[in-house]
Amino acid sequence: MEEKLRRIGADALRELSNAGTLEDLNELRVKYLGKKGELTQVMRGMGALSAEERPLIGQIANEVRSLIEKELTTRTAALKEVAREQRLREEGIDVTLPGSPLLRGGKHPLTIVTEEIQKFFLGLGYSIAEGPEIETDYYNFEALNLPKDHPARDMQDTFFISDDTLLRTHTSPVQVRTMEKTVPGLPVKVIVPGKVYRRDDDATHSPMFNQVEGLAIDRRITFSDLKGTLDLFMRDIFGPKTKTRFRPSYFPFTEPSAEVDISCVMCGGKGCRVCSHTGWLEILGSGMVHPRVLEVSGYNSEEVTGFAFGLGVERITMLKYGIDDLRILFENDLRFLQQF
Ligand code: 2NL
Repeated sequence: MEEKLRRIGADALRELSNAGTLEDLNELRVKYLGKKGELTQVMRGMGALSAEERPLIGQIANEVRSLIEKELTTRTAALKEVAREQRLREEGIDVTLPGSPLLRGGKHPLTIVTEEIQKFFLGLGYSIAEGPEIETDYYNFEALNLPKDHPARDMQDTFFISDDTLLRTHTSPVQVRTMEKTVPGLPVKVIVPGKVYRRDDDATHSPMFNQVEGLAIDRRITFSDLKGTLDLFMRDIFGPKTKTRFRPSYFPFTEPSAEVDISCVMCGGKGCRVCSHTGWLEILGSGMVHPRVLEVSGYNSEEVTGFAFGLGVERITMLKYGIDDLRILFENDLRFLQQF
């Protein structure tokens, strides 16, 4: 019986090494290891053996079986690899070719500038606040000293959703909400970035644009705090040589109000096309918070004062990078975006 087992093993290994296809291998598996296979048959006959012979023959049978199984596995893997290589050749796939490159994303210039502004003010101890783009008439106008019949409402042609709801025309409603939450009377230092909406559409105005507003309220905040803060801010964004100029202006929510100009980023103040030969560029609006705005949101205007300012991120970005048409910021043209 031992001899028979060894012969089956030798036959099987020889036939396996000659097998050329996966089908051949499967046939051999059935032939030797299957229910009616040769090895299986012999192992069934072991019942007739004596008790002394059985362990030895059993051991040999197991050895032969595992030898055949091991060879089957090896040959199957080898033939599968041959088949795979042939398929790749037929399909013309070369797995050693480099893959198509993944383009790396980058930040939009408006995001770069917004983050730079936020970083500057975080350094001065300000917090960053955000709020809803759909607002009520109260937060967008009424609380900011712009009653229903106020002519200054025309300064910002508004997208109304209903009589009382609208797309915010500035981010000031978020400062109003911040003041409401901060009473009674604690200081506020907050920066509010976000999208705002006005009925405007030309080379320098888009119906949606990004604004950053700032608000500082505390005891004894003065106009010199406003000047110092914005002067430092402008030098941070446009470089240390930048000069600022404060001109009287009007906003319904500040008194007094000031427009802030910087020395021209192109010519440094000598006069050029960009600054219409004035040497100055209009950059942001600012002022001391109107006492009525403080009172409406629960502050005692006899105890605290504050300053506020607002700027358009698109305008700052265009001046900083020398972009001459606002619309290119919204077209998502990679030839433009990849330059940042
Ligand atoms: C501009 C001018 C400005 C403000 C915004 C403000 C907000 C509160 C109270 C008082 Cl809650 N003022 N914001 C003040 C002055 C100017 O924006 O030209 N923006 C693009």
